[in-house]
Amino acid sequence: MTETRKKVPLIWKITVGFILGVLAGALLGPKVAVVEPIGKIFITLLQMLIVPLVFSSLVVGVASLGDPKALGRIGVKTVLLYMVTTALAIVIGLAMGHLIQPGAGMAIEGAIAAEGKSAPALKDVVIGMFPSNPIQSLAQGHMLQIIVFALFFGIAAVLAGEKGKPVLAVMDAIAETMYKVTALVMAFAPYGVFALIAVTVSRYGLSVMAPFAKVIGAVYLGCLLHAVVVYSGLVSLMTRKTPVWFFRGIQEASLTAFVTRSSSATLPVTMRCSQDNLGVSEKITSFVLPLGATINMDGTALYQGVCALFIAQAFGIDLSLGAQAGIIVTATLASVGTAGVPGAGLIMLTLVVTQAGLPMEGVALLAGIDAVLDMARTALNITGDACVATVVARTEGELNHGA
Ligand code: DAS
Repeated sequence: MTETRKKVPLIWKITVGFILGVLAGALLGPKVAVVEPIGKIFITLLQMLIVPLVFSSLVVGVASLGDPKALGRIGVKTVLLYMVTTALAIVIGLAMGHLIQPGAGMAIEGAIAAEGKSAPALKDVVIGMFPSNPIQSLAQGHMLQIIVFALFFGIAAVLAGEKGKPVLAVMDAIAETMYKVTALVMAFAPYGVFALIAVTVSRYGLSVMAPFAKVIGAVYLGCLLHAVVVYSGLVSLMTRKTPVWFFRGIQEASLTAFVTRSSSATLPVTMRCSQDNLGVSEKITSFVLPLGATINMDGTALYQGVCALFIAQAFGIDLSLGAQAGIIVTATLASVGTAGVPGAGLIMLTLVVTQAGLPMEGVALLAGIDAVLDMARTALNITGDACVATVVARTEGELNHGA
């Protein structure tokens, strides 16, 4: 009689890997560098999935929407929800900066005005979304161009009638296969998570983080507050499910984002959790989540709100209400332009700092602990994507599990 061994849920294995990794990093220190390749391979395997999975599932998703009107309706809802949650995130970030005063008392002298990255002109961002060579866009993983091409290709495949059916059948088969490849890669997750968090903990011990404990606390507390208030509120108000149901359903992706610090690399996991655990249809996940991983970064926006105030306080600069309102606009734009890769938010912080007339030295000050801040903001970024996907699915009658 073959005993049917109960399968241990993957999230438990990942959590054990995470805990053991923290202990190994804290106790063994630099010696854990030996496992760094395992972490790098895990992130690379996740990145391997992105382009074929996103393109094939988006073509199938768009085609199954049927009429372009539905696509327009879903698109407007999605972008609106993304912008509102991002603006709320910045307000929470600024509030945490005022409340905790992370930079107060540092009194750093001799700062000069920032000469940081200039804001990408909105028209350039819009023009840059359209691919001149879709094969190159796919090869380079230019997510916005891939999304635009997939939208056109999916709609055209439907308009092609009988001739388009084989194309959609192939895309559907590729999408299904890529979901299975995602599951294969995720079987490796406990080991990858162990390696990633062990190396991070060994690199960012208490000695490095102590002077910045308040800014780290402000960002982590802000992210928690945003998730508990904004995402719980949206799930409770817009679906018949509880926040616990949502956070439990997305935890695997949130933890993957936390250790990989990459929304893009986590995207296949976010899509898998949203479909398998939250019951969001492929039609919705294939459009809302790739878009979110590219333009929706609530954690990054919140982090920029906190850090702008940290820098102002550290250098003894008073930020007027007007300057703080400017930060809300700039940080929203900056978060749209932030790539879903490790450390991208720090680069975009120079944009926010420049616009607010704050010294660039403040960004350099934060670079040393950026990995620790990036973990929290990336986890919030993808959790926000999944929350909007769940709400949009509910309003479109595309949320299974009777949610
Ligand atoms: N690490 C980025 C991401 O993948 C976010 C950031 O750097 O702010 O979402």
